[in-house]
Amino acid sequence: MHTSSINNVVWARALLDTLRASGVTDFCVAPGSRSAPLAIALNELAQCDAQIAIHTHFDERGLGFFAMSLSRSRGEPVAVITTSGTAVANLYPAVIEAWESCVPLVLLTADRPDYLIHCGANQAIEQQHLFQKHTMYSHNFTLPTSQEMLRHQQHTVAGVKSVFRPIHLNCQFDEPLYPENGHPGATDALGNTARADISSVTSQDDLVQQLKQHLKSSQRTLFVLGGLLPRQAAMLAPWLGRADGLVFADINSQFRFGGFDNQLHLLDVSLLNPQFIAAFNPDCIVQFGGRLVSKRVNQFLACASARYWLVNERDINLDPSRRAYRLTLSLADFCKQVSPALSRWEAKSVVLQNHESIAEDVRTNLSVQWHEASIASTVASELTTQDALFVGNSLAIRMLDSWLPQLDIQPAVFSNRGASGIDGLLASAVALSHGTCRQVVVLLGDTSLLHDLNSLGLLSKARKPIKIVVLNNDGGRIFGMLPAGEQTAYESLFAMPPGQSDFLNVARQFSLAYFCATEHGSLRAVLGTVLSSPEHALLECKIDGDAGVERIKLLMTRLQCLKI
Ligand SMILES: Cc1ncc(C[n+]2csc(CCOP(=O)(O)OP(=O)(O)O)c2C)c(N)n1
Repeated sequence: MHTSSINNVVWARALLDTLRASGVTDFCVAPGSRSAPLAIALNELAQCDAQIAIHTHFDERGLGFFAMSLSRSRGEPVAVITTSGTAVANLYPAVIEAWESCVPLVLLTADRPDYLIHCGANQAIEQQHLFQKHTMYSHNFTLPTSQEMLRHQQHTVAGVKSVFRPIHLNCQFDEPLYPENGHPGATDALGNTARADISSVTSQDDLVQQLKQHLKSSQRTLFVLGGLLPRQAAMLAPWLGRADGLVFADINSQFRFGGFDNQLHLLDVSLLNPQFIAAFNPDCIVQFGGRLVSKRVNQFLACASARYWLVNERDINLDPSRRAYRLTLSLADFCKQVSPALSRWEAKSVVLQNHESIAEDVRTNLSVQWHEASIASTVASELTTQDALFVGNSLAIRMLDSWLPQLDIQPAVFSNRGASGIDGLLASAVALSHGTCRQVVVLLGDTSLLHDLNSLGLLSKARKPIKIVVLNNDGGRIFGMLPAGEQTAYESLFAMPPGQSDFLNVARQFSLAYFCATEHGSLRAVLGTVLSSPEHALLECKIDGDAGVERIKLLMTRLQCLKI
């Protein structure tokens, strides 16, 4: 948890002021949440300094080259701001060019705090010294906790005047990332930087024995299914079928669509409802696989009083709360060694009934509303078990994970959640068709599609048709779900770029069949044709800017107050 007296924006502002005083006037910015403190501080700085120029672009690779060429033509360092994860790595080609050509660049890359690295936290990668061989120096600014650190920061940044090649300033920020909202933020709820890793002091055999005992004695077991490959899911299915308790399946678990009778498909949004929470009190949580998409479920797991077990085939930590007892063993061994629990969750039917009341309300609303959640659900409901679904990051994956009702199909589901980039999604989807020989339906946002437009050139490598469903809401509207939506710089620095995409012409250029839907009637009318056609196709679902996100927020408020 961020205990700093120096808040993020003050710290970011100090950094930018020093850069400005060192002669930097041009800032190239790509959108992101972790980098919000830098973007917000920059916007404030630009309000009172006419010399500051802000150049925005959603593709960090192009943005890096833009900055490099601007710096070369001016003979002055230009700064680049990106969010964390693969956004940073996308700067690499431009950094190499700048290094080889002796062009100064100041790379300001936002990062998560150290304690969120190597524990399965979203969009968290090893960023420090990423460009080591191609920078004059790199510095990692950890969370600012003292005035002394601020002075050190200013001293380090002032050196920019004399650079003639790229430098890298990696800037860690903790939540809350936005000023004036006072919300606790995911990491605060999860956070305890100093928590010991319980599993490291107990042998694996002992842990298996303890879990067996615990499963026997517990009354209310919740099984959480995280990211699992189809082969892992197939191995686990018979075991889970015999286990009692309740099940929550993440969108990447291969169990999210159909699954089990005792499954809480809408757990994420059910956790908005106080009545639901009051009756939902597992005393044992067993999770298989990790990297849950839902922040709310992650927070619930971090704070629940139940003992929490995490079974994973690889010895990597996928529990950002560092609370779980971690068992590293193959799922085949697990199923052999541990018998399924026959827990007696007496009030289980109450929880399931509460969940059904919420599900019914959700189904009714989604059938008449037009937004990212309802479109994602409608598209998903028309898939077959033979299809593969590739889900893009941003709203596509979050909406499916939160809102998809129970269905009788189970397509294979894949996504890039290792680092949750919005880059390379189309290329990944085409390779999925090549690798699985399935038709692949790709559901993604318009900025994500623009990010990887070149990969339409890969379509010939697909073995079965690729159906691209793009949620065109004029840019990254996920930020409208976050406090970024309340910032003055929201449209210009976060949700950009409105109106940039003409997907009809994109489809023409790459010889794709093009379809368009603007409401449920037109979506239903074309969806069957799109999904059954033997050709590649692009289906554009047009959503009016933030209107969709506003409706989703209203639906969430409604569920908060729903009497169940
Ligand atoms: C390579 C990369 N750059 C930046 C980000 C930060 N980021 C996460 S979601 C998002 C917006 C995506 O917009 P869009 O694809 O239109 O989807 P929407 O938010 O509208 O669902 C951005 C920029 C990222 N995850 N990966």
